[in-house]
Amino acid sequence: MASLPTTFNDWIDEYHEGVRYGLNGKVLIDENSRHQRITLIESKRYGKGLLLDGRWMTAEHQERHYHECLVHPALCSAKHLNHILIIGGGDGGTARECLRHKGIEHLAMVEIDKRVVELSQKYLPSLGGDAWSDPRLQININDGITWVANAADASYDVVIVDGSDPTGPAKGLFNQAFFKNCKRILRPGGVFATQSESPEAFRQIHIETVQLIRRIFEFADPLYGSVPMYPSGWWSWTFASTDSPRYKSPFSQRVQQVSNQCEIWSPRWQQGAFEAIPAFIERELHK
Ligand code: SPD
Repeated sequence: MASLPTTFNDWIDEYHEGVRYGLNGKVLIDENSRHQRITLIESKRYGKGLLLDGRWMTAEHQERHYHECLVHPALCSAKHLNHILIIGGGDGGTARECLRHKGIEHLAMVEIDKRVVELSQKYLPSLGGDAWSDPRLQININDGITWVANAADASYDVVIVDGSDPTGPAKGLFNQAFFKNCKRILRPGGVFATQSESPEAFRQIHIETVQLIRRIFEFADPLYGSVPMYPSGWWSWTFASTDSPRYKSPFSQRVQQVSNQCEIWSPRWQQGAFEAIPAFIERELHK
């Protein structure tokens, strides 16, 4: 991010490979935490928003495009929902969508940056909503990579990775050792989910991430949708499991609990989104 706008009419942009992705608005907070630069903005179009190290993370009136698609394919299809793990997700949006599932007993969120949680609670309260006071949520300010490395075998029914792009603190969320640990800590019938970048703006990272997850898990598939504020607006999430591609078959009872309140996700949307694999990505994945 180049400059710091102070009036409501300035542009706040993420710069990525010669393209900028911006919102008209003003900067509310811009500080450096122990881990990264944290910027809170207020935009005309999408309300308040969050950038980490100059990259768009979320905004009040667009976050559902991202969080619903990351959470519900996994939560609607895992065999059990007793113990759920979120790596990252400090803005609270992923936790909020998870906790709409009544079957969850315990949800552990492991966020490396305490300031992301504090500033999100203060400036983006609708993201976490009731999740912040839900007794099922346990917030751990810790390194997610270390957390999965130390977790016991078969200890979670769902593992969700809601991290940033693979630079800075999120770099280690895209490698073999991390994915292997995520598989190891999943219970039988469990589902793994991660944001897997843009097939356009982060094409090579996206392809390599899906290929790597496919080498580790017996079943893995990318899902494609749009998050208009992210680079290219075209985004992906990848789901994986060990017993079957169960993430493609949501349980109808769980769907009924959440689908009426969703803006984007539905079983029908999901079915199409798994099929909407771009031809060039499909060719790469089959090489
Ligand atoms: N390029 C942005 C990728 C960000 C993915 N995580 C966003 C955090 C929202 N909870």
